[in-house]
Amino acid sequence: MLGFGVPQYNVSTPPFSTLVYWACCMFYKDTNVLWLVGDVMLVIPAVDIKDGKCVRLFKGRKEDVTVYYENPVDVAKLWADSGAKRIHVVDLDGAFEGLPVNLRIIERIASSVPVPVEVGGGVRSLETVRALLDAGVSYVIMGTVIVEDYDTFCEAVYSYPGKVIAGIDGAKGQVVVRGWEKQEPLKVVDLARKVSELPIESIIFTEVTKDGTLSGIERRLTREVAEVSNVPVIASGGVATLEDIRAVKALEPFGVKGVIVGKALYEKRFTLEEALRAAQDVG
Ligand code: AMZ
Repeated sequence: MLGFGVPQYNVSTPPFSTLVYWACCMFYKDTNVLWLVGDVMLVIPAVDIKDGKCVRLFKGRKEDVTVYYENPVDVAKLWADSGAKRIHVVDLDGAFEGLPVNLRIIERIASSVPVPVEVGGGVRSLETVRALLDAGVSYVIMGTVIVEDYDTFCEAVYSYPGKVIAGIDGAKGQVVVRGWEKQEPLKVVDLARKVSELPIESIIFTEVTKDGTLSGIERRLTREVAEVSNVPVIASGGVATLEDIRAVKALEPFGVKGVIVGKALYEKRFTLEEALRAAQDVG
């Protein structure tokens, strides 16, 4: 359990390279330097894998599954061809079982698309982080382990500065772990504040009660998470319309740098090209 009475990873002597990276992150966020030079908010299509297929779950429930494509590699290529600058891959079997299950497919995705791929689901050890990076993945998302084994999380972050993303999943403000099946007595904002002291690439905040429901994003909590964090935040869960993309865009000044889109794309509520355009709109 995070916090009380548990020995924490010694963060008093991070390596120099980590400090430099850290300083860059602060600069990036506090000055919005990349945005000022024209970088636009990331719209990141999600490819969730279950039993080897590309699926969407309703609120993350494994029994509530819709298969959209038989081959996740083809879908990832489709999103990259449509202009995605990053692809979000979740090994759902891995999230439920506690270790990656679809590693071969992930490897094929990473080698088939010309854009960075971020992968989560069942990443609970340093060995798994290394295996995913060796497989060509650009960023590794860690969720459950942050709460259950903070030392291992810190070890991964300091071993691969800028490569680890903190996946913070919450149900109405409370952290959930283990495939979203276990609720923790821990607030999303408190966890975000804590991990953002580390040289992580970003925080992905997912409101799980909205995921797969097409009911719109959780603006208030996303903003709160961004406000307490020193790293960029990626919003996830519930995107249904281009208005949602614009709503996330409006949170850019608080440090929200991207949004993950799943069901809305698979249900063809809008195209990825339209979403990318909406993410560039100003005002
Ligand atoms: O849909 C689910 N039930 C689900 C899901 N999409 N459970 C976990 N995940 C994702 C998280 C995060 O990206 O949003 O898996 C990653 C965390 O996995 P883990 O095994 O580190 O908690």
